[in-house]
Amino acid sequence: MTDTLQPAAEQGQVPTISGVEQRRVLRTPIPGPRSQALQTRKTSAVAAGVGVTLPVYVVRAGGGVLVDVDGNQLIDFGSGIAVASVGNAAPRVVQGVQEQVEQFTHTCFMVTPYEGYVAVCEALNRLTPGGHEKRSALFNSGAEAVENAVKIARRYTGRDAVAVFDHAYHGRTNLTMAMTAKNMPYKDGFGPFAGEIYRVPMSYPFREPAEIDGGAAAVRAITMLEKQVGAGRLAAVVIEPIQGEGGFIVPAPGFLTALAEWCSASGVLFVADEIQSGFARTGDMFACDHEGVVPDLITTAKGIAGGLPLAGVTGRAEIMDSVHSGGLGGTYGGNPVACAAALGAIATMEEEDLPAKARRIEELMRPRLDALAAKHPEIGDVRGRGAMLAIEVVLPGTLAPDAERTARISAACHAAGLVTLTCGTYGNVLRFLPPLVTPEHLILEGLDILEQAVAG
Ligand code: PLZ
Repeated sequence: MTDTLQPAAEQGQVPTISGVEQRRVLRTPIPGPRSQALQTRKTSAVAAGVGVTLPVYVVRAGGGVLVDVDGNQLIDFGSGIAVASVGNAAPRVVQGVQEQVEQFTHTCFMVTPYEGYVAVCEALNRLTPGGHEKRSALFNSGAEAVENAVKIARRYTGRDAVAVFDHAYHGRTNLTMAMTAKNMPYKDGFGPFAGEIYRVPMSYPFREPAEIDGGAAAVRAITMLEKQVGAGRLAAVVIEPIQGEGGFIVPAPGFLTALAEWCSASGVLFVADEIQSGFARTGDMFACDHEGVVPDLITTAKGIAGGLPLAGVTGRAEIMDSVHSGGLGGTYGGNPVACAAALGAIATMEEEDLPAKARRIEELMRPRLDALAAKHPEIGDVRGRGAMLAIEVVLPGTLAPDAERTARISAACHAAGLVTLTCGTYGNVLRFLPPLVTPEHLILEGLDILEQAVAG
């Protein structure tokens, strides 16, 4: 097969970002022969439980493009699940990491500390919603951040119970599996799960009558908590302000504010899990900012460090400081290299105004997705915010999820060199999470591919 050159490339207008020309190139079928050979090795060497969405093996990535072992260049609408928001191998991230890795790689912050950790906490305290005094603590993964937010909430309130929502995703550790809603693939056979986790209904506008607006959905959840758990037993309500793995569900306006107000009146901590929605992704620095919701605690990860493993819990100083010295930590939490990466990523977000880039991506994508939905009744809903957008695929004219068609559309995108991800409790949501630095011509080209995939 010869190179598939796209119009922008033919005009010679293609920028290079992080050493990668920003164009799609298909030299082989996807996956190509080298990727297939590696996938065979993977099957013999890697545990079967570690699944792969699209077995193209990556050798390089930058901007909005992934380059594979066969020389194909794919447009990236996944960002490694909302991580590479600043782009892969982003210049400030690379520079920070290179400098740090030459100086020292690890001391353990709990043993002999270093400035980078403190600087990341200062940035988190400054950037997260609310002008109150804050403290932060750093960890390795999103799940670990959620676990620690629960520990802190329990310690501060002296209460045990934790409320989560239908369709929630909070991780794969034992406590966070209990908090995650979906059984397959996350929980099946992995129990028993941690106790004192209570699940209540989410606001899911597409799947419920219009009279269940944000306020009514909040009353429904709050009533359940009051009657079935008891406000006085609740340490925290943990919620993704826009749900990620559960289907990019944006609650109806007013839902989050009503919950947060009830929490504050009931001595319950309102914990926003912004691991997927945070760090410029939704067009604000955090999704909570959109409705002016100020959480007591917020968990962050993914986009925070341009691809290096880092996560944080940030919250009101009196809550965070209620934990005894030594009560929070871990060998690697806030590793100096990951902190250097985070400082580079945060500088990129602020200096290049990536929230504005996310809003621009929505401006480009949403009208095209709306038009696609108007033409194809199997697209039941278009939703999301900023560069966190999705379509929900159903049997035309019904709410019945069509996971099979969703998988077919996604596979057609993959074959054409566009990396797409699915999500949702019913597996019928196609989500779009391009790096925020993706050049506009690639966003448009990705949409062309999606349109063809839906039509086919
Ligand atoms: N909270 C809101 O989105 C991670 C999971 C991918 P970790 N989402 C991607 C998979 O299948 O494992 C996530 C999230 C929200 C918590 C987490 C957990 O973050 O860094 O994967 O532990």
